[in-house]
Amino acid sequence: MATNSQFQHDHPVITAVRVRALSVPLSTPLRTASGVMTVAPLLLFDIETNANVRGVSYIFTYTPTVLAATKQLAIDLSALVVGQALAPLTLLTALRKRVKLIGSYGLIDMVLAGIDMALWDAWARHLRQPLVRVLGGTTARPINAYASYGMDGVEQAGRNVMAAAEAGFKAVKIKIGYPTLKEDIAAVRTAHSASAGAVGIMVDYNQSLNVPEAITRCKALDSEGLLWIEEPTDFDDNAGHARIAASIETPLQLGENLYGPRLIATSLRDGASDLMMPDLMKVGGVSGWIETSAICAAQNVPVSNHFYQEVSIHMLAVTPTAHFLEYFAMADPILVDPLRIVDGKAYAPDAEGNGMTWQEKAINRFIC
Ligand code: SMN
Ligand code: MG
Repeated sequence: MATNSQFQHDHPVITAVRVRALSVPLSTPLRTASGVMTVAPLLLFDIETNANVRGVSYIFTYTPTVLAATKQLAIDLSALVVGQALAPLTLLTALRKRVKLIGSYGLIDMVLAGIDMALWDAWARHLRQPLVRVLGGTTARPINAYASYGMDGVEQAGRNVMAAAEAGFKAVKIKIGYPTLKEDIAAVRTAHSASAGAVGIMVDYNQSLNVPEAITRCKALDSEGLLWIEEPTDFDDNAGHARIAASIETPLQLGENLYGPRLIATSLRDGASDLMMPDLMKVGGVSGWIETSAICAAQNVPVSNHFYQEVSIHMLAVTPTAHFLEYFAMADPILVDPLRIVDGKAYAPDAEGNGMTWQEKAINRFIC
């Protein structure tokens, strides 16, 4: 172990950051009303320190088209933390100052979040505690999980719900936005009947509707007993979403595309959504989630996650208004011990840091 003299202010020092780009196959193509994904383009961060601990994280770049550019951006921005004391909040504050003039929404924010998540992982591992415990929570808090599926057709929606119910999930999200409202309603009713109403159903439009069409379709779905309707129109159309929210009783869900806590706060201020589901990559990593959690708790807004279930479970366990964990196991093929769901609930793992350990052999197969 390094002696104190090698630490800066009792913090280990970051000695290197490794960035790897992967193309991880998805078990089935992920169809949304706004596009189809067949692989998960991932960027892996490994932050080494002089305290014999390493922090790890991954981010999802949605399309392989930006993977190489994002990798280079990650290499260049990560270089700025080498030689610095391992203090996540301090480092991210400094990094955000460095990108103030260019503005960070987009790829820069995505990379900063990957660095942030790996820094927090390294810090928790240095303290030899699970991340949830470093943040003041426990691994005992159960978080309700939902199985997240794509836009797989009306009949498959029923089969997806049956599979999820057999796996113990008490809620399932299906994606809709079919060519006709009739198909949307058929998918919802097939999903409900597949579990005889024993499983809660959420739907996700993935920003596919204009506001008038969204109002028409959401009003028609309002009596279908949905847990929420997600992103009916453009993620950043707060006025449009506010009009849709005002026209229905079913809760509206937003958040996965909002960069940083401030856009979360602005969306809520504008009445755009009843619920929030921050995406750790877009909201600013662990540091961004901490601020978002406080904003939502102050307004009693239920909080779920988007993706990144391995780190999100720690964050939800310390989120006062935690609602649901989205279960979408995109990184499972490269993890030694993927997150498990027990009787429809998830728990932060009792392992150091975020609990993720890479399967290096699998990574080598998917490196690109
Ligand atoms: C989603 C978005 C992008 C890719 C896959 C899934 C979806 C979700 O919006 O909520 O998971
Ligand atoms: Mg969504």
